[in-house]
Formats: sequence, structure tokens, C-alpha cells
Amino acid sequence: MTYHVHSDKPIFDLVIGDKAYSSWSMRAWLVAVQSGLPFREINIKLDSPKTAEQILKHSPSKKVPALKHGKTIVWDSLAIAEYLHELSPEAKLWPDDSALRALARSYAAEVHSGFASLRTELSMDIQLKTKARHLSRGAIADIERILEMWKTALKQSEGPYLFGDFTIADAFFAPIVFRFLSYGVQIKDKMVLEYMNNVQEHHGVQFWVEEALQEKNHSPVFK
Ligand SMILES: N[C@@H](CCC(=O)N[C@@H](CS)C(=O)NCC(=O)O)C(=O)O
Repeated sequence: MTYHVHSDKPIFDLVIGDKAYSSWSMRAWLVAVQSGLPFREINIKLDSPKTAEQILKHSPSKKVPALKHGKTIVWDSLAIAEYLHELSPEAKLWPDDSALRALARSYAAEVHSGFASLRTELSMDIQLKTKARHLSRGAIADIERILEMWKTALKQSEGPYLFGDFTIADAFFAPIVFRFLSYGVQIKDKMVLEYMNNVQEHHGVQFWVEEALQEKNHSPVFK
């Protein structure tokens, strides 16, 4: 277990897994960075015999991410995102407009509960670069649905992110951008390609990727 301190006065701890392939950790971590609040990162190596025991010291779920704020423990990426939204309202982690906020929440919730085929067949591994592989109909349908969602939102917002500024919805889609890049998913739409570039250029995403690329000895098994 290692610690990564993002400020000398962190107000909460965020327990996360390997940066190369813990997509749920990446989502919560990006929301934490976007909240603007100082935090301490607790890094746990996944896929080791001690993983569950180590996570259990922080969260009853035995899964990462988990957030610890005083006596409060929050687990599961979406619950963490909502908690950070309440803790840092000025960060505007959701859009101001209530109709847009509902839409952005629907986007994040759909990622959180859906796209099972994509998760199984294109598991996140930021270090991986491979050729497009044969995909099931389910995975193709997931990809088509994601592209349709991105286009609809971007047409309305005109970018740079799905709902204008970077929101929780973008944090939830960020690992999917890296899945598309790793597995060479062919994308032709200019607006979508621009969006994928904007996500990659986000300061938090860049920091995460730099560290993910330095990690060693991992096996891509987490979705
Ligand atoms: N629904 C959870 C999923 C969390 C999850 O599956 N985390 C994986 C890593 S990405 C994990 O902790 N795996 C550890 C294990 O299975 O031992 C969330 O949104 O946070």
C-alpha cells in the first residue's frame, strides 16, 4: 500500500487501485481532482492475495474506489461522485441547469450500470495498444450506443466536454476513451475525435495516464 499526497493538508483520503487498469478508481479520482479539494491517495495493488484484506482496512465493500472523510466512508464510484458534488458545490461537478443535470446524471448512471460486453471484451489497460479485434454483437452495440450518446450531447453543448465544462459524466466516460484507443476502435466522427482529444488533454487525465504508464507487473483483468 502506498500513499500519494496531493496537498500538505488533505481533507479526505481516496483509496484506489492500479492506475493502468482500475477504471472505477480512475472515474472517482478524476472527480476528486475536479472537485478542487486537496486529498490523499491510498494506492492498493489489485490482483494480489492481499488485495481484499488491504481494501477491507478502508472499506467494507472490498472494492476500490473508496473515500474516507473523517468518520464518513463512501464507496462505489457514483456515490463518491455525488458526495464530492455535495462537498464542493462551487466546483460544479454537475451542470447548473436542472434538465442538463438530469441528463448528465443519466449518462453517468448508464456507464455505471451498463456496457457489460464492452467491459468484458475491452477491459481497460492504459499501457495496452493492440489492433482492433473481433467483437461480439453486444460489444458493438455498446460502442454504437456510446458514440450516439457522445454525439447527442456534443451537438447540444458544442464541447469541449459533453455538457460544456468537465463534469462527472466526462469522468465516467474517460476510461472508455482509453479503451477505444487501446483496442483501435475505428472512429470517424470529427466531433467525437475532438472530444476524445479534449479528454486526453484534461490535466487530471494527463497526470493519471503518466502514472499509469509507469506502473509495472500488472495483468489486465479488471474491467
Ligand atoms: N461498482 C463499483 C465497482 C468497483 C470495482 O469493481 N472495483 C474493482 C477494481 S476496478 C475492485 O476493487 N476489484 C478488487 C477485487 O475484486 O478484489 C464502483 O463503481 O466503484
